[in-house]
Amino acid sequence: MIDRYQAIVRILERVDSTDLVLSNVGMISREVFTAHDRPANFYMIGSMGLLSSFGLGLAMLSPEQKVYVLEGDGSALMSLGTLPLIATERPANLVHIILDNEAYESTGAQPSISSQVDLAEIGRSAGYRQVVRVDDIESLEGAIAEYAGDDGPYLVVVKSGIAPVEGIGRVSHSPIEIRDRFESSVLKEN
Ligand SMILES: Cc1ncc(C[n+]2csc(CCOP(=O)(O)OP(=O)(O)O)c2C)c(N)n1
Repeated sequence: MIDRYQAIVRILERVDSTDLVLSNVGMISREVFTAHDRPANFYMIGSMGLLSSFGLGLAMLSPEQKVYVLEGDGSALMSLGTLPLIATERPANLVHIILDNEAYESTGAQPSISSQVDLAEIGRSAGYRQVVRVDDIESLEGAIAEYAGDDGPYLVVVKSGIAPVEGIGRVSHSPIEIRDRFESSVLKEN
């Protein structure tokens, strides 16, 4: 089991300055904000389940930028239909990371069904170009380092534990600030 906050720290260490990072509603966004706030981070507010389709659209809009989607298992399960859509559109610049703690941690850690559902297997049958499931931090680092930036869509399922970061703050930017500074980080084609 991987400590999710540590996973987020290690992933963000490997993100280039122009890469776009989208984070899920709830605790994942708070952890990304605390680990490394930057204008090219988009903290999703409110909309559970919609991060992966947002990431797909962005990856298609800006093919020269890597797009990292960091969502939870609950959100991924909520919008499973997006997986075959991503696989079919085949954005080479998309890295879809599911931080799978088998729970809805943000709302009280109620168990999800991902302990019985293999999200990596679903990604494989959906047709992602690369899929990996990691259980330890070294494998996670290797998986992120292996991604060349043009060989996605890449699905990384990170089996992680439930370990809330004590006293973690909320994202302090307003939704409009998040939108505006993120928008100026997107290198649209044309
Ligand atoms: C449509 C919708 N339903 C429910 C919620 C409430 N909600 C916010 S975060 C969350 C849990 C998300 O679970 P998961 O994606 O596994 O991430 P984790 O909380 O474990 O980081 C829930 C139920 C919401 N924001 N939107």
